Amino acid sequence: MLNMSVTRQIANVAHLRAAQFVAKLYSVASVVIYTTKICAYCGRAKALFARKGVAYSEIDVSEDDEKRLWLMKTTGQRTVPQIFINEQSVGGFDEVWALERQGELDRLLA
Ligand SMILES: N[C@@H](CCC(=O)N[C@@H](CS)C(=O)NCC(=O)O)C(=O)O
Repeated sequence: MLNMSVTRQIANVAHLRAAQFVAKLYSVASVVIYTTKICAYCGRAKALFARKGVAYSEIDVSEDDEKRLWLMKTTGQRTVPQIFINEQSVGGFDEVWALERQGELDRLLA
């Protein structure tokens, strides 16, 4: 039988896997943005992907301490947004914006 910590770990990564699964069906990159409700940088990140016409999944961790803890452990960052492309952590808005300016974001999304 699975113990609770393994069960929780599976639940925490399930949305990343689900997003990747659906993205593969449509041959696009999966983009998952972890946000909180009051967060200017989250708005900027979402606007960037929307402007580029890139679909993303948003996971609001405002009221989910466990998921937030998992996010901190996984990314090593305590701020939101945290953005994953194809299940890889790519950082927050500043990092994604830097990738965009360098022309690297489109390569990751291809
Ligand atoms: N450099 C980060 C800044 C993100 C940031 O400051 N986010 C705020 C919310 S909008 C936050 O998480 N603050 C909580 C904290 O600093 O602990 C980025 O570009 O994503």
